[in-house]
Amino acid sequence: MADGEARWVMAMREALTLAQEPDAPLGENPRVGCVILDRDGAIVGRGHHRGAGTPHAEVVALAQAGDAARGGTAVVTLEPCRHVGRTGPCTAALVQAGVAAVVVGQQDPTDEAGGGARTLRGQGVEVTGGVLGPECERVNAAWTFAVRAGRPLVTWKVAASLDGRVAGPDGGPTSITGPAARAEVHVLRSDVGAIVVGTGTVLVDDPELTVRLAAQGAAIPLRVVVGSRPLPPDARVLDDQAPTLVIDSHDPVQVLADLFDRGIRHVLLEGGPTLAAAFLRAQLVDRVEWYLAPLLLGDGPVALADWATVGGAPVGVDVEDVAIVGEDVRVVGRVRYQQAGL
Ligand code: AOF
Ligand code: ZN
Repeated sequence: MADGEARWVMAMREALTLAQEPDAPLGENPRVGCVILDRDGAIVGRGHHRGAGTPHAEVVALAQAGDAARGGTAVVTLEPCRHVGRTGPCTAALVQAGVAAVVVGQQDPTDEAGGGARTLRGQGVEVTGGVLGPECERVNAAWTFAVRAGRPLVTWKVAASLDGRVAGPDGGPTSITGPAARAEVHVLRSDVGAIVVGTGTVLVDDPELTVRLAAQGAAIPLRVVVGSRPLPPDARVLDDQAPTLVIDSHDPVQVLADLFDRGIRHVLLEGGPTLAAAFLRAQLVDRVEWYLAPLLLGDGPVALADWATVGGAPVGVDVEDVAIVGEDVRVVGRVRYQQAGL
């Protein structure tokens, strides 16, 4: 069946492209693509999921394929669901359409929808899993993490000078990184469900926290301000460019629980030093995107305020990528919390 397998991989690549169409939001639901092959291996249906409440990828693709799906193969980036949620189950739709085989990329990690492969096998459908599995999982990396952890993935973005300052001597807004790094942050923002700052950042920096370079149709991230100090009514974060949520809490656990309940699966922590320290102390920073500007400010606040190490040990970062962005350096890594005494 080498021929069949090569065809499956090609179809899965196409399903992966469909899953990442710009109108597929990075929200409560995963991004999923599906391709239907007829008995002879020709593509007769394509579909992708466009977010919570809309039809699943399989249903869209099956509708396009019509009768040609009978005896054919469904190639789908995520294991078909077996639950009745807002839609579904896709397992039933596939069986009803007479599909003989299903090729799956990533297993569905949720309790409710997962297990569709077994359901399909029980109905006589031949199921093959793990085709381009890592690629399929990467499309939904934050979502996969979040459903397993029961809270959103947290990425901390920092822009600091070579001597570790995140603002000038007066603490006020200072342009630390250059235009290329600043443009990149907008791309980073378009990849998350929420951008979180503390009231202190709003009072000092008055950021707008919008995505100015988002792809057409991409979802706008929620702006979240954490803290209890009142905000000036003319704060830019309160304009009508994007929705804003004020959470009157200093507890990162509570903030993330609230955001998870609202369907947010990836949070970008953008400031400032007090909020970042609180999230790190709670071991709730998972990734860091750190822009290092070739600049010595000499004075001014550092990236973390009131910092106390986690359990008496320093926190490490497993570096995954380093790049030069304009005149700055970007380091991306995964945060590693060590045990005390290690
Ligand atoms: C699929 N195909 O295209 C997607 C799936 O209640 P719903 O409709 O919002 O279902 C969402 C859950 O279904 C989601 O958490 C995930 O487990 C699965 N997503 N499954 O068969 C799809 N988007
Ligand atoms: Zn489904």
